[in-house]
Amino acid sequence: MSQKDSTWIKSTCAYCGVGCGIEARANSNGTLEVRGDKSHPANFGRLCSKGLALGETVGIEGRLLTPKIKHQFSYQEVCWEDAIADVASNFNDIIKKYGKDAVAFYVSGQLLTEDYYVANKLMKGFIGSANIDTNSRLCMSSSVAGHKRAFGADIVPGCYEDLELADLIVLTGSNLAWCHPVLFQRIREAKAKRQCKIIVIDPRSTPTCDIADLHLPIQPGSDIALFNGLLAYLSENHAVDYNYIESSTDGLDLALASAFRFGDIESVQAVTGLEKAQILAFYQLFATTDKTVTVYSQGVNQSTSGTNKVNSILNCHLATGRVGKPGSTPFSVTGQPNAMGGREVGGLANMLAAHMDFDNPDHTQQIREFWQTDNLATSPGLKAIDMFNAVESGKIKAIWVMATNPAVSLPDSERINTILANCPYVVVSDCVADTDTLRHADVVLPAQGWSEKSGTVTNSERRISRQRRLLPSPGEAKPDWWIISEVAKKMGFGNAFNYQNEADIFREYAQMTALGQEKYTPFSDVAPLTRPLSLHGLANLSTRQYHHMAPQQWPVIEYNQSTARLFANGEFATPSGKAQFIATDHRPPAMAISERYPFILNTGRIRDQWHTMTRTGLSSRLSEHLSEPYLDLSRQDAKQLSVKQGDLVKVSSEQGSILLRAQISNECQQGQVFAPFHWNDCNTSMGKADTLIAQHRDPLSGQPEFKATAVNIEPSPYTSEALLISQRKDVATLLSDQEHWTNQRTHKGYLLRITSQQSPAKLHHLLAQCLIKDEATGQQRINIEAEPESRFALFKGGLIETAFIVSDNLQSPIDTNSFNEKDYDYLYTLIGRPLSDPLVQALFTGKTPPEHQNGRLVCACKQVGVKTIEKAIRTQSCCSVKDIGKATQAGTGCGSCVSELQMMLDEVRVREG
Ligand SMILES: Nc1nc2c(c(=O)[nH]1)N[C@H]1C(S)=C(S)[C@@H](COP(=O)(O)OP(=O)(O)OC[C@H]3O[C@@H](n4cnc5c(=O)[nH]c(N)nc54)[C@H](O)[C@@H]3O)O[C@H]1N2
Ligand SMILES: Nc1nc2c(c(=O)[nH]1)N[C@H]1C(S)=C(S)[C@@H](COP(=O)(O)OP(=O)(O)OC[C@H]3O[C@@H](n4cnc5c(=O)[nH]c(N)nc54)[C@H](O)[C@@H]3O)O[C@H]1N2
Ligand code: SF4
Ligand SMILES: [Mo]
Repeated sequence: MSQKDSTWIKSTCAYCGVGCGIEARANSNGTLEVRGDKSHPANFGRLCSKGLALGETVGIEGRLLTPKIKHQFSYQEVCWEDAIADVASNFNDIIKKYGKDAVAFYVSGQLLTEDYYVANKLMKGFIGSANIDTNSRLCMSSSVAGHKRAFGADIVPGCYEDLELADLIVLTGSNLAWCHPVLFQRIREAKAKRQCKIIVIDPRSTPTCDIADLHLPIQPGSDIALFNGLLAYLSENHAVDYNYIESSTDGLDLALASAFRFGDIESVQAVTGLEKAQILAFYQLFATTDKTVTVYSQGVNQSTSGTNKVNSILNCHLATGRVGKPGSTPFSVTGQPNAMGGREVGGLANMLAAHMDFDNPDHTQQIREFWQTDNLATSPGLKAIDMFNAVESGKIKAIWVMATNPAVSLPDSERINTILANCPYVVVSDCVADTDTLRHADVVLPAQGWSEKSGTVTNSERRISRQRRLLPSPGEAKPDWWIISEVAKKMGFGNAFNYQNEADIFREYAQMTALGQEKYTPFSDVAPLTRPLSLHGLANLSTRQYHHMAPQQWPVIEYNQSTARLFANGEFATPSGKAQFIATDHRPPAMAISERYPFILNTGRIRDQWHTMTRTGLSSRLSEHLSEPYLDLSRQDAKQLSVKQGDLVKVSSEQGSILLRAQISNECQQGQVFAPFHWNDCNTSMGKADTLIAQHRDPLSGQPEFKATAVNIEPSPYTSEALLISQRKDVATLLSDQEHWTNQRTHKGYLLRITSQQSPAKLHHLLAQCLIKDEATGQQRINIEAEPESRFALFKGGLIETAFIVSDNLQSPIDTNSFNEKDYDYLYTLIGRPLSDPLVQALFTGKTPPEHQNGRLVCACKQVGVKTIEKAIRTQSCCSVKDIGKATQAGTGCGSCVSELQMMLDEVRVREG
């Protein structure tokens, strides 16, 4: 069989918690072809822009290839044996000297279940400390706490099909269109078929609102008031299920007392800022629609009242008996590909593996026997922020960070950088060579990444899918479970970590879920109730069966038998078997709005980037949709601040300040602004949103308040600006501290946008000089120092290696009002072209050939830009998104840009009357 004929291998997407199935095959030229898996129940063949671009992110560029140890100020490559010995001996020494709680692991929902299981087993079972926490603390911990309080276990009762069966879908605190795009597509298609109603609750007007029948732009943090009001309304209007409440729940009276204390419409109006008619429309629809699904995510979880927000939603579903029934359930959608798997194997500091608890002596005894250890941790460890604060105070002296980038993603990130810099011993396992966190590592360990590693992940609907190895791993990269097990063996825990492969680990974990539940006989659609998380049916699977395992939803009582829904019969995992109502009260976010910091900053995600961009940032397609760190603000605020589209603004909070491009739109309400948190010190000089965020967190879950920070905004004028393309990634390192820059991946190289307080002529000289100084002499170059734009190009072997344009005003490439955008997109494609090329000529004449006037990419799949679309709308009279698709192909790939195409259509219509 030739390479070209290699068969399609089934696996799971690397990114979000939808957990889409993919099929991939390696081509003889080393590339990876990826398509949606039509047989996977999460997506039935659909993929979003990020999933479709997976093949573009698996190259060797930027990969971490060998273990390294820091000596003084530089790193030395070492063999695995030395790296592992270093970690094991340093951990052992610190434990011996300062006790077991002086070490910690900070892990991630991007580890596979097998990696996660082994990390947890080592820390809690053998080191004997529970100081292992995960970035899921920042992500899902309020939902975990809310589920446990209401249902007795951390369980999502529903499944994706419910989104297609529902007559009403309430999307709250979720930008599903951009963050769970395939679920959004499934809902959009279902809506077209069955006309279900959709309500979006979000202070921002997001692309998700595109399918909404009603958008409730609530004040940040006011969800509890809204849902308490709903509970009161349901009760007053006898829209509750009395039988269900009686037989299946406890605690309604207290919850209602809270709700009524504050639940009249006027109070709800005052706190949420909504109009009475909007509130009533929502309440009436909820009351009268039996098949209602409420989907919620970070707008709910990432709050100082996150857990109570979750319970205020669950209360309304319990009151109406709508839990785990077809088309009728609350639905917490998870963020990371394996956020769920981590929760299952005890990745959070306050839980044990397999949903067992520290305070249950039966559980702890069973685990001791199962793992054959007498050193099991006896009480919960430190939650993420407390963990880093304990590093700061010196209580923790060694931390091992795996598959997460806390120097970017934790609140008050500058402080986290200082904490890591001062920590006596930092180990980081990652698959890329440079991240903000890696810069603080004493030991750097190269992990296999997506496409190389093999194991399982659990998605938002409890579905366990295999991630399979698709490509050989580069350099010395090893699976995370292997790295952890080798360290464990070297620390002296050999017998417990003698795994041959990932299947060994999975079997052990599946057996663990059955502990104390052996008496449950297999039955088809009713789950065991003490700990519904049971993988009985997978506890003895062969390695061959493991490798061929089809996606299945836990509990799995028999091999290949999925459970789609839980709790439908009204029996819960609490000791009484009844679900609990929880009394909740509205509390405003912890920030202090003042004259000094008058705006509310909301942070979150954009469509085509994943978190700190270590992988999506490698794809030029994904980097062109929104290419710079930006601040979205309302027209009114922009006017008052005298800020124009594309201006730089300084955003400051009590914690620090950053520079962002102003993006003026109708998304945010007056007084509120939004910034994505993806950019970091590796790709911009001053644009890391978490610099601004305080450490305020939910007292129950420990989840930080990422969605509400008091900030100030002021224009940050500059006198010159440059767009620079280069084959080289490190041009930014040649700049002085005086210049502000962002660096973006583009075709064959990088695009830097640089602003400066120097005059255009000075900036031009500065750039030209550092490029020439750094280059071998005798290189061909062209230098045009003209007004208003000066240009420069450096050739290598007759082909463009670096080129730039300097001016006092280059319009923003992220301009959404981009119909006026200047024609710089040809710059993206200049690298590697000879002098004779018409595009290179365009650099010097300043006139772009019309075929290169595409504009900012809107459709990442088909690479269609804003100008091409606008032209089609105007000249080919496109009246619908479908028409645009026919004319330009935009929107005909994954569909993630459909909302934006609709917005463009509307905008042109408004403009042209
Ligand atoms: N493209 C992309 N997709 C992703 C990710 C990514 O990095 N990029 N990350 C994945 C991960 S790990 C996660 S956790 C998920 C997150 O998925 P989401 O939770 O959908 O994403 P966010 O953008 O963080 O925030 C959701 C919305 O909450 C709103 N919000 C803010 N404050 C409030 C409030 O007080 N009340 C309500 N009701 N809403 C509020 C925000 O305006 C925002 O639109 O996305 C996953 N999918
Ligand atoms: N302001 C603000 N901050 C936020 C949020 C927000 O909404 N606003 N959201 C929070 C949420 S919900 C989340 S989930 C976090 C996410 O934040 P992080 O977890 O910090 O973000 P990632 O970029 O996903 O980091 C993953 C790292 O692991 C590496 N990696 C990838 N695969 C592997 C692997 O298999 N093995 C190893 N060892 N390494 C690997 C990647 O290269 C990358 O460096 O951010 C949180 N921070
Ligand atoms: S929705 Fe997109 S990012 Fe999420 S799993 Fe599916 S393809 Fe991947
Ligand atoms: Mo997340």
